[in-house]
Amino acid sequence: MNPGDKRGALAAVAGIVTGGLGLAVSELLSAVIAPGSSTIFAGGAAVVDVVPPWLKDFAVEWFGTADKAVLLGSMGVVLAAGAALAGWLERRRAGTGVALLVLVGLAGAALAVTRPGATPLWAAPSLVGIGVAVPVLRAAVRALGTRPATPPARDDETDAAPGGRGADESRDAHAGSTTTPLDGAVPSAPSSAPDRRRFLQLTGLAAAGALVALAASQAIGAGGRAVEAVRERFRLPGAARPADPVPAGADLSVEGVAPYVTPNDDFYRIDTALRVPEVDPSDWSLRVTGMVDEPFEIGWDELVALPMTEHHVTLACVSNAVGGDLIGNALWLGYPVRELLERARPQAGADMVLSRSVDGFTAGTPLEVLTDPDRTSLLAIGMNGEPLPTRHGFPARLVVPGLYGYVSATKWVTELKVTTFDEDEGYWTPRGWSALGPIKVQSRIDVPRGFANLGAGEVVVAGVAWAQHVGIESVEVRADDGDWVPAELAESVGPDTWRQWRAVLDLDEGDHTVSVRATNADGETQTDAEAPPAPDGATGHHTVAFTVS
Ligand SMILES: Nc1nc2c(c(=O)[nH]1)N[C@H]1C(S)=C(S)[C@@H](COP(=O)(O)O)O[C@H]1N2
Ligand SMILES: [Mo]
Repeated sequence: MNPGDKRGALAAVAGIVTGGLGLAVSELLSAVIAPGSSTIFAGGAAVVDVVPPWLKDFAVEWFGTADKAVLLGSMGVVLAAGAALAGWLERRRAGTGVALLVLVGLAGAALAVTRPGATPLWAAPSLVGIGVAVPVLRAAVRALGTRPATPPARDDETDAAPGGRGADESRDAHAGSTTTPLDGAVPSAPSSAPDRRRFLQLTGLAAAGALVALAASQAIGAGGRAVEAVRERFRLPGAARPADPVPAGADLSVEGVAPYVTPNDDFYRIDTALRVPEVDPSDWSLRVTGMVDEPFEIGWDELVALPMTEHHVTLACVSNAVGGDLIGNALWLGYPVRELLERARPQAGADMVLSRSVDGFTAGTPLEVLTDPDRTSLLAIGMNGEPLPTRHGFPARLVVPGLYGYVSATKWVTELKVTTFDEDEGYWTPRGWSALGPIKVQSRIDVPRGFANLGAGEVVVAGVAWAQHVGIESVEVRADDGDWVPAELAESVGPDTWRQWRAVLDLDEGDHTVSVRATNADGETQTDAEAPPAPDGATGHHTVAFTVS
């Protein structure tokens, strides 16, 4: 490696360290101002918003709930590469690397102030971060020794030439044997000598500063813990209308099958939030607005004093692939959305409720679904006997039986706008998903697991089936290319939740596949036609292959 390459590499390192410092300062400030105002999260949220549906599907399918970590990791790689480039550029030509950093900072600031709920102050983390990073990068690169001043015209030539080396080589040749051939320097030109100590001090200090800023931002991030503490202190009110009791027979107790009620810690989580919104109930309110005669706003204390309804509902994500696990069942406690809407008195012509989260997510739900007296749609505050976990929408979210989450289950909800499908659309609709999202009848095999090796004898096949708000009528299984045979169904708790099923098959030694299909209470049998999740939910039979020996 010649000295020029080496110092180019050192400049790139300086870029990474100072870029890291800038981002860490931004994290620190955002911990004070608002979590969403950091450069990384404003940028990441913008990426999430522009990601095409196929890429989102791909991310969910491959990384599941780790898709956010993957996104942040990829952003880290891109930012580090950009920062390295900035350092390298800055050394080649003073001002260019700095310009790149400033550009990233300005972009971060612009993205932050345009986040939902942002104030102009949200620009500060990115701007201050850049304000700190820029002088450090300049000083560090200067400590590497400036490139000799060459006439600007020549420098431009060198940069512009596709095979720009030629110019350098000719300069080298021209320079002849000189005493300080710093990466092909013209010796007669004024240049500063490298100052290794100063470079190490600067980059060392910058790295240490970045770590301190990060540690401090973590400590301050305790804001989230403060909300968690409020949540833990909160005592859920009792239910004025309790849920129907769950009969013992609702759970067949087959090992490996999803339990009837999904524990909160195992409940799938899907949302666009890179950071879980931390909403203090004392700052929370829900506004009912739009095409209503009596718009109103309801605060936390008023809400929790209302008579609460309890209801089991199985929530499902439209992105769930056949056989997937983006589905869970919980006992929700909340106030009926129907009664909130009645109080606001929707006007004629309205056909949709656009619910909005603190983080800007929206869902469009048919008004008639929410006002249906036979459907228990809740503004939920409790999940399985606890206040909503923060990641599941604390302090309040919507739960609507029968619709996929993306068109109904808004977490951290703060507004219900009565409107029309002509006028408004939910977050996912312009991104390639259907405006309407009724849940399709589906079933899943939980045991045996795919590619299991089972002992000879009777084989227990079991799983869950769902057709929320319609209900499951029957489930059938089929081994290999045999006939469909009925499975035993767990006792029904109601049409709004999934049902376990179980079948015992007598199978010979060898390789087998088993498929499942469900029929809903309207007599509609699950299609075997395979469809991907987009635009309105996957179809097809879940099939599992295994060996009996
Ligand atoms: N604020 C907000 N609410 C949201 C979403 C979101 O991205 N942001 N995603 C929806 C989707 S797509 C689903 S499937 C459900 C998932 O709810 P859960 O994470 O509690 O399982 O939340 C819904 N509510
Ligand atoms: Mo979803």
